[in-house]
Amino acid sequence: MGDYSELYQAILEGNAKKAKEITEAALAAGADPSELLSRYMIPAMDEVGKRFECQEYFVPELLIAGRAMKTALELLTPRLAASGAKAAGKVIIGTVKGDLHDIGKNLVASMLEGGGFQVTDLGVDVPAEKFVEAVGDQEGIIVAMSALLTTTMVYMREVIKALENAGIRNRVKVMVGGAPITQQFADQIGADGYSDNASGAVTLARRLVGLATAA
Ligand code: B1M
Repeated sequence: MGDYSELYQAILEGNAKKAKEITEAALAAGADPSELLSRYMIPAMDEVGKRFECQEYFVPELLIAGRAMKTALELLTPRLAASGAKAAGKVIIGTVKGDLHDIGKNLVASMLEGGGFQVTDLGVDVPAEKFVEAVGDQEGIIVAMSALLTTTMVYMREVIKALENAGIRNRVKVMVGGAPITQQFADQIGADGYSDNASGAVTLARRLVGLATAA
């Protein structure tokens, strides 16, 4: 694959127009969408995070970099997601209450759709009641939660408690993810599974609904 470090730079600078143009040109030239994501786009967001931590960047820079990332990602997700897999099950996904980060969650949702899952996306800042309500009387659903903040990840436990209190915990599988989440944390809160990336989330979801992992 060619060198698309300009894509990294465009996202880092929050230049959505440039990020879109480079991504379009890269795809037209046959670049691999998952490589664009892993070699340039996610590292750019990591660098944005680092600059924010050392106060070189502030919230406006996070916002515009996030927009540039989303613009480029919209071009990639149809290709990342396209697998033609048969319906595999239902997933209810959301970023938990208090948390507005949705880039990773959206990527996971698109990849799950591509993996054959019927996905209901509850959006961001989702309270426990909304997850419970969305499950309703359905069986065999996966409840998928994302969190990017150490202050909001703890809310995942509240969602699991709410599912228990509603008497529906045994009817659903719970999977969690997001930058601060670990397998240990997932185990502590009683989740059924954890993945640290979007394609791993599809493999995990297939395992949770009892399907073979190779799709
Ligand atoms: Co914020 N932010 N942010 N932010 N932001 C982080 C997360 C931070 C790590 C930056 C830093 O300090 N280095 C830091 C959190 C620190 C902490 O909690 N320890 C932080 C902070 C502090 C904040 C604010 C508090 C800043 C402020 O206002 N003072 C504020 C909080 C707002 C809120 O949510 N209430 C805030 C706001 C924002 C923006 C809104 C400006 C913007 C988000 C835009 C948007 O999402 N629409 C933003 C951004 C862009 C970031 C960084 C720079 C990038 C996040 C991102 O999109 N990554 C981020 C730093 C970083 O992560 N490096 C940062 C790319 C994305 C593809 O990765 O989401 O990790 P990620 O998803 C991955 C995996 O985690 C996994 O798969 C994805 C693909 O591989 N995954 C799952 C995710 N969900 C999954 C679910 C699964 C399975 C896998 O199963 C269900």
